[in-house]
Amino acid sequence: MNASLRHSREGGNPWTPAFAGVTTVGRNNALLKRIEVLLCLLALSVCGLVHAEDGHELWLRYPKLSGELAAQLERHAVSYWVSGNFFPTFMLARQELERGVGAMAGRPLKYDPFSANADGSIGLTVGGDRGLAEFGHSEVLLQGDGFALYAVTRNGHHQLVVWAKTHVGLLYGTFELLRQFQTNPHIDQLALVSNPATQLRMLDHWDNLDGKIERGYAGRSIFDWWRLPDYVDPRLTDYARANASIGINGIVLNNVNANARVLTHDYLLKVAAIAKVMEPWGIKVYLSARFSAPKEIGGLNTADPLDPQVRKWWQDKTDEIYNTVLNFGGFLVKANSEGQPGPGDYGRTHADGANMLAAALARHHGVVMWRAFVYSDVNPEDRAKQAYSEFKPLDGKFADNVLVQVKNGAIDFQPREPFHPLFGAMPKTPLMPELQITKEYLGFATHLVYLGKLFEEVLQADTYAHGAGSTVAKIADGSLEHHALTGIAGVANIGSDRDWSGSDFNQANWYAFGRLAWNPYDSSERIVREWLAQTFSADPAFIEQATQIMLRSREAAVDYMTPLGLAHQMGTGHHYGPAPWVNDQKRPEWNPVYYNRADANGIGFDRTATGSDALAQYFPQAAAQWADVNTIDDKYLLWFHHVPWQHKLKNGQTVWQALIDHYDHGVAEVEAMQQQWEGLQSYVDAERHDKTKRFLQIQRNEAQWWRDASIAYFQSVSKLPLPAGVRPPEHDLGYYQALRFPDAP
Ligand code: BDP
Repeated sequence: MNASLRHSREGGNPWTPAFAGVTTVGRNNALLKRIEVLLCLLALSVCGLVHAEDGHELWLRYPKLSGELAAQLERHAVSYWVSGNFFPTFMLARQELERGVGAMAGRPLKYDPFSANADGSIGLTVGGDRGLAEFGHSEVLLQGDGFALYAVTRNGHHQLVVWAKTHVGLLYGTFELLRQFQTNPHIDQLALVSNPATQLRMLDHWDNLDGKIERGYAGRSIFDWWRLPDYVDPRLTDYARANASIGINGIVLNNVNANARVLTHDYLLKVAAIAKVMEPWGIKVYLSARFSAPKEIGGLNTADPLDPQVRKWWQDKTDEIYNTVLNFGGFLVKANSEGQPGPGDYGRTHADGANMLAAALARHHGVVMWRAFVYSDVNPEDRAKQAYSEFKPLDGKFADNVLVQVKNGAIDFQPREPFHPLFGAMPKTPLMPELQITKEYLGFATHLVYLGKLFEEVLQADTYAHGAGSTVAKIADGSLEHHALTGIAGVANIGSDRDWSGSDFNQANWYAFGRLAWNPYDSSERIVREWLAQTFSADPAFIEQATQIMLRSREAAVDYMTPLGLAHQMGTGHHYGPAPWVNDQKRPEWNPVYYNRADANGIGFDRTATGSDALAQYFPQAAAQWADVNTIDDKYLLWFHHVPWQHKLKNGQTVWQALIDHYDHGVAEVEAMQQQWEGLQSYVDAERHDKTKRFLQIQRNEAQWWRDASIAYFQSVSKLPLPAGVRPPEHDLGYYQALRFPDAP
């Protein structure tokens, strides 16, 4: 058991794993020990050092079960047996099973090698092609780190079996069994086979070597480069465990705006120390590589990817990494984007750059994740079109071990964007969707916005690349274009805060990302229910209400921030709060006015044939649903069309009325969320209930600010009166324009 988790748990799992070497103490000794522990706890809580429920344990709290779930656990988790060998990952699966069942049952789970012939035992079994055949389930097909969970009858005895072909698969299956005990009242009918849909399920940390996190709202980096490798924070084990519990199997340690220093030998030793912690949990580490590293730390005078010396430098460097770092996975690269160096500096293409690194990694079976997030200040083309224009012609030119990482939308992680036109447009290249878990454009840490809804919308979006049903999910899992190399990335929201993510509800976004990376066809609602049951309470009344709060939260944010297809209306630089008026940035596409194009005549960005024609980058059937201003779904209207203020929507409202209506609705939704949360007090511990309540109040105030500032600005350009009954903004436009946030994270 890990020290920092133990410290945070109130009435946590008191059971030590059997194999960890328990010593038997005499009765008196035991009594004395207990008194000692109680006194210690008392002293700690008096000093305020016991963090009862501060969110640190995430969804891995394993509260004691009650009612039918508890009775079921009693019947089905009497003891366990194992079949496999004692590799570290296998031992972790055993440890998790003992820890989880021990805590939920309030008694230890016995390890009994002979219980394979007893009722109520759990079998952990790994390897072997026969698998479940001896239980009559020979048809089960496992892939990679997939697993099977079955309720079986063996020699007349009822048991549960977790079966996998790999140790990591067994660990995943064990975590799933523990989830099932908390959420499924019909364990006796368990028959579940689960295979990962994508190969690389990746968290991208935008963490800098000085401990600061770009777009991080949960404290400092959990990677303490300064004290590594001599001191390895035990929290890294908790972090690895949390990732493994949701199937995440890769982490990029450093910011895409990379510092070349991370590739120096001293830093590689630090990377190695992190990798060692991650390895038994099935997690590979990756690094963001700065393209100009051969110049900055290699003493060369060029980083031209076709220069033999440069190629040799990367080959040597890559070999050195693999000699130093256990379980290294490869490189993530941001090149020729927002001032980063890249192959374009030498007149070479993105494919030239990616392939050079791919060649260096090939002999180690490593991969390159090359980002398609590019746009340039000297390119007058609509920013939404630039990535497609640059990457589509390169389809078929990338080496086999390159994935092109594509943000979900063509601009930048907005509250809502149509899917990126590159999805479906590069059939010969594995594309890796990139989602943002940290809420850069969605109110930072304090707004409750469940991103599962956003992720699901993107994954279910139909590109029509091969007719109807060509969803982004099918591109992510490789099934549409028959790619074996597949992946999906999420920009992490994790930091040093006790709750890891800046708020209890932000943990749900990390969780949903992991679950959807494993299965991009999963439902965001199912995931929410599962998360709530583990994180707060399995009481159906609680889950019902809290699910509603979470499911409405994303649309609420779209409404109070950027309704009707507006985008990028956030404050300059920090992206916090409304600033639709900003027009003084040196690059046109850094100005919110570039996106809203509001003037006396109307509002919206014309991306049809009469405008930038970004529409033409989509497949005809996809484009057709957005081309007509009268039939387009309102939620994308101003993304694709510039319309007069008096333009009538399908519901009869003018755009001007509808805009205001959406802002009002967004604020009202947050108020409704506040009320619902208030009603859930009896289900949630005081600490977490109160924190969420306060955060919701911040969100309520900021939703109001978004509404008021946006209406004040758009009214200043439309010159239209507010519709009857609409409350005017609290302050005049000048007030909102004068607000400054020099210390925003
Ligand atoms: C934007 C962020 C910026 C990142 C960039 C990227 O504002 O900090 O560096 O994306 O993804 O969302 O490279």
